[in-house]
Amino acid sequence: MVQQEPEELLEMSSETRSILEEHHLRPLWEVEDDMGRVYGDLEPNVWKWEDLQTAIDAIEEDVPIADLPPGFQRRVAVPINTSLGNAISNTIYVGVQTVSPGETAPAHRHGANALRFTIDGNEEMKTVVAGEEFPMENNDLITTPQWEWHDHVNDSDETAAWLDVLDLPLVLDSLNAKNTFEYHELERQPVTKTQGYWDSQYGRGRPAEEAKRDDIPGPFEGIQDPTPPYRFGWDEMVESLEQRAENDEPDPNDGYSLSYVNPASGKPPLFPTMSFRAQLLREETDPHFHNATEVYFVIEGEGATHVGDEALEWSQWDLFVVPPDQIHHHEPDGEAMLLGITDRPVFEAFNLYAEAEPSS
Ligand code: 1HN
Repeated sequence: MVQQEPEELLEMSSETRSILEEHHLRPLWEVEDDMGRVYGDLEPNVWKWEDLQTAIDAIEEDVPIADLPPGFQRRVAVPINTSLGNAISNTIYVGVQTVSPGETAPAHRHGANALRFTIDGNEEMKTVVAGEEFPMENNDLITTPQWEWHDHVNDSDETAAWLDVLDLPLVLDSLNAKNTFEYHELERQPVTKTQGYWDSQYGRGRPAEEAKRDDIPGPFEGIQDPTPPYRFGWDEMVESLEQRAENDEPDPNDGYSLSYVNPASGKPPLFPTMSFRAQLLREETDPHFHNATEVYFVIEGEGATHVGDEALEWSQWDLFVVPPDQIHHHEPDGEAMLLGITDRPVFEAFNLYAEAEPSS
């Protein structure tokens, strides 16, 4: 639909207007101007790691997790799009979280899907998900599927930092699903599984009887292949990317690119609401545009992503967002690796996804 500026109000007689008002009604030709205006148009913003680091250091110094008010109880610097008030996009939320040595980010669960991508981690920094301790080593990607208990425990002597990605604006703003959050009675949930348990049941083998996950409140009954708690180790992922580069042609828009699979289905998307790609770029990509939003995290290297007539310059650990419908392409300076995050699965689920090349 073509966006139009609201025109001058069509004259209705004041009697007609007051009849409508009295009955909590509005005429469509006035209502339609208010549709599609809850969110402003996303801006192609970039956050430099240097600035993110300054911010996470400052809040770490200032605010112990234990002093945070009731709520999510996480110490996070949250990139805010200049067109929005609470997130980098109207579907995807990202944040940079720290946990200091000895600290715990307390256990809770919620209806939003989440994942961690480790920026500065180590073996003794653990995110505990659904009873298992997952070590957070650099560039590991670890899922926290909706409804699973999770807490983060730093038993090391170094501050750990990572990227959080959640479908929070979709859940809390668009769907307004507010009663989907619960604290655990304990600060740390009991560790009930041995390390490697979730991988052992989904990575290579599957229990003969369908795994029942009836300890969680979400409507999993009948839902196909809910994403399990899972750690994608970076060593294996980078090996897969290198194999791809060695053997296959690059995707014109994404370079050598692999989507993280939902281990339960063996296919992307990782979550019903968000898909994730590891991308190895060796050359400039072709421009295209689509109505899904993309958020990128720079795993390694430097370069620029051209969005419309803006160039977003990036280097390691920067974050940036490519708004819907804007023509964009990547221009790495040498070799670079990106984590690509998209809300495309939501568009696809509703038969709304569209993608095209610019007409030259
Ligand atoms: C959450 O659960 C975490 O578990 C981080 O680390 C950020 C932002 C909003 C809602 C829940 C976490 C979050 C969050």
